[in-house]
Amino acid sequence: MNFEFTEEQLMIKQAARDFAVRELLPDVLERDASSRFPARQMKMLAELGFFGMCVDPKYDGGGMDNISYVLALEEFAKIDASAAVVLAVHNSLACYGIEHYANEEQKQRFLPALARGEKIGAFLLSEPEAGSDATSQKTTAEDKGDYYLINGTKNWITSADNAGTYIVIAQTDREKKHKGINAFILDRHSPGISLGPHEDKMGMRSSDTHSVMFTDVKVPKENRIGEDGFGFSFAMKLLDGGRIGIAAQAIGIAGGAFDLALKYSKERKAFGTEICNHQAIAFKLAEMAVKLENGRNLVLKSAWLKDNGLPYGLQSAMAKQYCADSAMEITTEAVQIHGGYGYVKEYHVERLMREAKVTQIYEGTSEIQKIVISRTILKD
Ligand code: COS
Repeated sequence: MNFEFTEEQLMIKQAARDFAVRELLPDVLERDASSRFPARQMKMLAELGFFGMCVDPKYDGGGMDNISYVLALEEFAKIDASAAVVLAVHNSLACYGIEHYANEEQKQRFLPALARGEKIGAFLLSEPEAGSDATSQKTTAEDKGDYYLINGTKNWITSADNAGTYIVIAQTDREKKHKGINAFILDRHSPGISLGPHEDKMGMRSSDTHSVMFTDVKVPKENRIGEDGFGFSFAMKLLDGGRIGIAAQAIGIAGGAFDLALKYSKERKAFGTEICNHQAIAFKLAEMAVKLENGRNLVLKSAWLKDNGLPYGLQSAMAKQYCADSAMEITTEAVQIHGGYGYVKEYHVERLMREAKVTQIYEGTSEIQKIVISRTILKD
């Protein structure tokens, strides 16, 4: 067993760290306040190769492993979780989904622009009445011979406005239940697509989230991914991997808050000494550090399993649940260690606490992860 990173992995982590400090940190508070998308930074990240990180170089990707990917996501999330979620959905869901499940013609058509970051990818599964219960799709994709007609509404879509390519999940044959669901690759500007207002969210405020409405949107049959009825299984497979990215993001948020709390505790004095010398604070820091180490190890093990072609669904659910719940606890304690200063924006920890919350909700709530974990261990 080798716990050492390669030189390349460390270089990518450092490059992500440097970029986050230099380009994301300076306006992160302003973008959080105004819900402004980091458009300039996304363009730079595309040029640096962070958009097609794990995509095969023959489709213009970086050909990196998943360990490098999660290390980079963690570094971005320490500073700006909104930027990290755009990259996570783009890499783990859009790029991975097309590279591993689309046919060669679809890959040639859609993947290089995504891998080069000229287009951002979005994944459209959730609906107003289908979040955790993902089989209850109400959006329909009616088979019209050589095309499908899509009608319905998707909810909580990350990058809905800034994306260029959508992967849309919809129900073709209701009688077949989840076996009648399909997945399609669509241009975001296809006629009949409209967006709801920008969601005014608690955190991740500079990633754009919208509802997306489909009214008689025509999709050529050649844009369907896989065989007829593959859509639900496709979505579940993608989420198994997507959850590794969200777990990395959660541990990044937690790590960012921990670093700030550690630094503050060594500077702030109370009762005649730095507050880290009080056991009440030192023990909090110790508990936070243990959770961070556990969470990181779960993320890295899931990424390693994926890199080595081994099953990773159980570990990715464990990583997602543990890292998200720990991120909420760690960021809450980071605010507590900062006292009154933790409650104001300029110290960043209140933002990190708001950002942590959604990691317990999106790409499968913590409760859904426990369903996945318990079903798997009961089956084995
Ligand atoms: N990989 C591949 N296929 C999977 C799978 C996985 N990880 N998990 C489930 N499936 C398949 C099952 O094998 C089954 O297909 P068959 O009937 O052909 O065997 C089908 O999907 C339905 O599975 P199941 O009966 O377990 O479905 P349930 O409705 O009980 O729910 C959960 C499954 C709860 C795990 C699923 O709905 C889920 O993950 N929900 C959360 C969705 C989510 O993350 N939403 C947020 C989206 S933000 S992008």
